[in-house]
Amino acid sequence: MSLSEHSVADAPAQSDAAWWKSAVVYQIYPRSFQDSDGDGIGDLRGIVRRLDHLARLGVDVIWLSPVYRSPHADNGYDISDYQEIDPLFGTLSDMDELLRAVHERGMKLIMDLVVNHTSDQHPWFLESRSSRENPKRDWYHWRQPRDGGEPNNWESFFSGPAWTRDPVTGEYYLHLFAPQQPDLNWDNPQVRHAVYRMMRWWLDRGVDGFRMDVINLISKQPGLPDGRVAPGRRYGDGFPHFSEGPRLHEYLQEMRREVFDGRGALLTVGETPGVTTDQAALFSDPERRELDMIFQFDHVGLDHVDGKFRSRRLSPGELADSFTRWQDALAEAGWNSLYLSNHDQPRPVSRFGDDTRWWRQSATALATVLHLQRGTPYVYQGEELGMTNVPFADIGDYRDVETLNHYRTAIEDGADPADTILGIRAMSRDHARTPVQWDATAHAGFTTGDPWIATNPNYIHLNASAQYGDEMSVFEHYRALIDLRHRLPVVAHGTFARLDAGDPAIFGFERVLNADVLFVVANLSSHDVTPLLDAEFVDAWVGGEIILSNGLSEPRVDAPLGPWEVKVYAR
Ligand code: ISL
Repeated sequence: MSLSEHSVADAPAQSDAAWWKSAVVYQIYPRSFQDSDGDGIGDLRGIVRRLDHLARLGVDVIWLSPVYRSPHADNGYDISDYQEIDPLFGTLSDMDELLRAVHERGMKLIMDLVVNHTSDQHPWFLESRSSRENPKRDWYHWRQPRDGGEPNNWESFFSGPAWTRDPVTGEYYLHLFAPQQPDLNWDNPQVRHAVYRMMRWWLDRGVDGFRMDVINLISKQPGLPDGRVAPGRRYGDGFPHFSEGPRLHEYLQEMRREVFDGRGALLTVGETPGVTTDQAALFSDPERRELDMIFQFDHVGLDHVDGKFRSRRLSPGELADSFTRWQDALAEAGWNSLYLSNHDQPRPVSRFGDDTRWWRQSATALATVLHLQRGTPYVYQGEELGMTNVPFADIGDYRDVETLNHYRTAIEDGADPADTILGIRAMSRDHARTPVQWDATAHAGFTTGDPWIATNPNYIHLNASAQYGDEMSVFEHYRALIDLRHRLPVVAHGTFARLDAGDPAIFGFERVLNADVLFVVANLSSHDVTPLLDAEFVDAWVGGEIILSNGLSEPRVDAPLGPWEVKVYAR
């Protein structure tokens, strides 16, 4: 291969600060990763036991979903003590042990930072609710009733109003998520500095950065104005008023100064639902000193029709078009996080691929077009095995607060139960939360007890131990992709350019870094397609080497592609 390996000298002057451009992050949802004590819930010691899986896969960073003390109204995204580990997951010394074991393997670990809201059991909120005069009253958003009801017309992300009346004082408090997740008032400097102190405490303990939950919601429009009510709707659209508020970027720059300045190789990634490409550049342009990168939501909203629970299959090309828009928009300033799934999303092979006939091919094709874009890829636990959506048939199988609230309010509003379940079966967050499928023993090797949520029955054949060492497996394909990013600077640093291949089902793109060029061509559909490429382009690739593929791989770049076939050429 003429492509230079380790030609770091060719890469754009890469300061240490941008080490994450050639890194791959793996997300662990601790509840469902590995149980060590038989209570049916994953825990920190379980993670330590499985670190060799991650080392084998080759990932650089672990993002740990919340393990802090929590009443678990939203599986840990409702935190009652930021400086304690929930007993379900272990102890602070288990956490220290995990950090040690991660670092020993040359990996890093970032924590989930959930500071748009706390739990309603957090001491800050308990104080705040206790009286109108309490010094912490202003740490949350309290308002008088309006006409005897909610202070404004915003809807919670988890159904129902975004306000709950507290009997202690008769006032309402704001919660953009569940009532057990009251929103902090970031305009109060004491709140911000308490958060920064807590963050420094974790960094001092050895964590390597943070994934910041709904960080674009921390600054709200003063006055909390009503949202516009669409015809036929009960609630107003508060989104324009509670996202991208006027002081958001000021707060992130302050956080950067107060928490991160002067520290070593860290990673910060913001979760920013609804973010536009222009806003994304503001967050992640290094000159602005805010965040390293953000999660955008464009491609995971494409299939929402009327809210997420009325969804549709994408047509060929929609996914590639969305990825291309983001590649182009952040080409000059800013940096993309690349992901197909996380703990809030259905399984990508079921959602975007074909999890029956073309399961292996579609899981590997989707992974390839994701990992070889410009940006930092994130792998969500089980995705590297091609785990699929779970065929739950009954509402009693589901555990997620969003799913259960949606079902309850839909039925109260007169919806047909069977129809409601269909919507949930396509999109519930629980698809991502069934236990990781390690092997073919009981409960997929996840627990010796009863798992908190049922295991997908396909674990018998779809599991990690069946895939290790099998060159054709989804796992080994992910491993190869991660290895490419580490070996070839063009993967991390090259430019991106999409090529028109005559059919929307084909996603073809080139990556270029000096003399090194990659060409990725994928058929993202379940039928055969032949790429139509310029004769000149085809000629230029004669003799190019196929460095990765998932099929029989005809050498010509314009050879017909089978369903979900992908090829990666280098020259
Ligand atoms: O999954 C969603 C509902 O369809 C998203 O809107 C999600 O709620 C949003 O992306 C924010 O997610 C984050 O914050 C939530 C938590 O429930 C999610 O798990 C977390 O990823 C509240 O903390």
